[in-house]
Amino acid sequence: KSMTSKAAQAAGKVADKAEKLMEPPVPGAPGSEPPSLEEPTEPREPLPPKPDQGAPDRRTPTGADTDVPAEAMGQQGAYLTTAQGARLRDTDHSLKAGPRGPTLLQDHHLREKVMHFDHERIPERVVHARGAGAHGVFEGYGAADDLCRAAFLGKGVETPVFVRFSTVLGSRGSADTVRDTRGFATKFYTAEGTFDLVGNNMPVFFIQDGIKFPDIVHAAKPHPDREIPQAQSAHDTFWDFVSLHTEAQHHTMWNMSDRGIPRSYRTMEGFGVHTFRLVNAEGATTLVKFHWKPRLGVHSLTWEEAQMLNGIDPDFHRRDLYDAIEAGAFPQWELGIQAFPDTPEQTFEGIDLLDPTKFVPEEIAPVQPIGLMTLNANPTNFFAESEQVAFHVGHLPPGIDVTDDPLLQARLFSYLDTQLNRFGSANFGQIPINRPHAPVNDMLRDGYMQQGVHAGAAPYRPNSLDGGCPFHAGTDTAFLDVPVQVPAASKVREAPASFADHFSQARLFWRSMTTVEQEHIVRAYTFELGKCYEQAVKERQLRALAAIDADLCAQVALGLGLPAPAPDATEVLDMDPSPALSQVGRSWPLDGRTVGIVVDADGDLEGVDAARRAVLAAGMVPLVIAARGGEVGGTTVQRTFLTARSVEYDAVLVAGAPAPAPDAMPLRDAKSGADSTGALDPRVVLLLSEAWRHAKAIGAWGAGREALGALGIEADQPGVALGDDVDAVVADLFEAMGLHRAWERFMVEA
Ligand code: HDE
Repeated sequence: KSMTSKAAQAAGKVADKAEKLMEPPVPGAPGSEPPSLEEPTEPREPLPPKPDQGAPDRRTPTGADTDVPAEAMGQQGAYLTTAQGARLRDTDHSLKAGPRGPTLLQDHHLREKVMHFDHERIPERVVHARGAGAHGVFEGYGAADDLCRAAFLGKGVETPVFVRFSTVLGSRGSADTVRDTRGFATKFYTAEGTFDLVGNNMPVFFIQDGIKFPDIVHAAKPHPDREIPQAQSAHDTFWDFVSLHTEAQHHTMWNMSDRGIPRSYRTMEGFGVHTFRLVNAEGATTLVKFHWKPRLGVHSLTWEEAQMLNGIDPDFHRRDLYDAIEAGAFPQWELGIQAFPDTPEQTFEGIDLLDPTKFVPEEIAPVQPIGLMTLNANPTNFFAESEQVAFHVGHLPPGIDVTDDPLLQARLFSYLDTQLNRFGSANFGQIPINRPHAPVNDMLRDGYMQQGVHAGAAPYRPNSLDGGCPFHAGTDTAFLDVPVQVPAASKVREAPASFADHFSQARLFWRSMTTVEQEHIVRAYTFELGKCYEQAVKERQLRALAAIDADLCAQVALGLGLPAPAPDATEVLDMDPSPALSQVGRSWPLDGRTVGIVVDADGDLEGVDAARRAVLAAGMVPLVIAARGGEVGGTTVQRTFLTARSVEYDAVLVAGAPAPAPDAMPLRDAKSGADSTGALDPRVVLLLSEAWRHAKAIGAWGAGREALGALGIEADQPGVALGDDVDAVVADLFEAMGLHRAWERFMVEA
């Protein structure tokens, strides 16, 4: 019966259409006038849409401009359906000729389900495959109004953003805390078009010209025969390349520093790397470098922590970002710019602004804050958002333009190209996470997986049939290419002479580090080169280090057991150090950090409650650790001695002296085989000794204090908070945590 009425409805629609087509033209409507050869100069009424044509779908990740019911977008409702919406009775058994018989080819549900599953993966990103994203909002300060006409930088203007952080080298399933550069890519959904700031957590890059990108990536990726090692640079091909291609030495130095192993995405700086060009309302231009400054400060892991985490919690950074946002500890960064006059030389204080292996120290060009970004929502679906987000350095709103940096120029080509490989379609921009929030009125049509149902008859210009639309916008609202003078020159495959300086800034970076940070750099080089097999590679890299700094070279050579080469004749500038590059010596907010609290039934459990509340009040996460799960004196246990490792905590509080469990395996002395179990549970000893070694804040009161005393941890030592009053201990602990590490402990060790 229903079929009959549907058929009748359809017939009715066809009749309606036919009637409309037979109507006489409305006076003034297109088609009612004699056709003109002239291009229309003002919008006219376009042809009315056909009854079955809708406007292009404008759903956005935030639901703006949506006319599609939310239910249509995801898995909703009580009953399972096919992809076509037919309800299903059974998805657990394929259709067979009898319960033990063969499966029937006609099982269209099985076919659809398995076909879709077979196609669930898209190619991972060739670089930056491993990452995690979050939604947020950017608020302009209005501080860049004189320099830039982009409306989203205006005072109080709020713009939705999506940020994806990533490692560079590893596959999608690789560990988070490897030594590597981190990507820091931000999509600003501005009212004037999307702006993608696709940056890194280091301000310089390995190469000066994009044509070398396949070389550096091939060298850094796993060896082609064994596909080893995963997600790291500690292997021959990487060091072979960077020791021969010395412009990579500066970036490599950043990788070997603590910046290569961030504590959290939330504690990374971000850099646009290239110099960009801002344009103001009058058309005047300024060269700028973009910076993201984390409110929580720059903070790194130790190398041992990073290595342990790769096994214990390979999702450490992803989890940290997700948990912090869920807990309401929204990470924030200020966007800042270093501004330089747009002179024909495009240099600042002798630094070539078009050379992406160079940065400009903040001491000579302060970073001026121009807005604040807050990440306040996790993705609903990892694949739909973090995986499918597609950045492109050419996504620029009016007011922001590119420069001739040869690395940036190559990127302008690469990012669209790579999306075609990932999505197999030029329509990737229509995926919800990639849709602009500005109205789109392009003339791009058709293609694989077209989502828009475009109305109109004339996706071309000039036209008269769509009333001449779309028109070119006026100079006041359109993106205008800056008419930069290009010097008369011959076509050459050459770099400017200034690009030949490969070592001065690596030396500047090394000399800006504190002793303890230098020690970490030495160990990192020694570790990585120690993983290489080829002697010639190690020796050549030592020669590069000798050009950077003789002392650095000597220390690494010592560790490798090789003679330190004498510096060669390469002329290297002694630039003033930049103390702003160091992580040591400043205090930062503690939001979203984790404090482990070791408890014991005989300890001060009231004190534990007070400590927990203080940690929560400080915007941090307290995790109670005990011998077994369940409760200890009414306090819920979140971690046991079996599941807890120090790397999860930024600080450890000890509120008791848990003795080894009666059923615990005795610890055997390696040499004598004797039972060497002490008074304290050996797993707590391990937890504390690791926390100590990683220079983390450690606090204790009451019985916990005695437990620490037995391990030689005393009140006068750096980063140690001991006392009788729990409030005072916690306050001291927080102060020590603000410094990120008890740095002196490293030096005591060294
Ligand atoms: Fe990328 N880069 N890149 N890159 N890059 C990609 O684009 C490329 C460079 C950066 O979270 C790819 O969508 C070339 C510098 C980030 O989705 C690809 C060159 C900087 C991300 C690509 C560079 C970056 C990418 C891989 C040299 C820091 C992750 C998948 C000319 C300023 C974005 C993709 C995300 C991703 C090419 C150099 C940052 C292949 C050819 C310099 C943060 O298009």
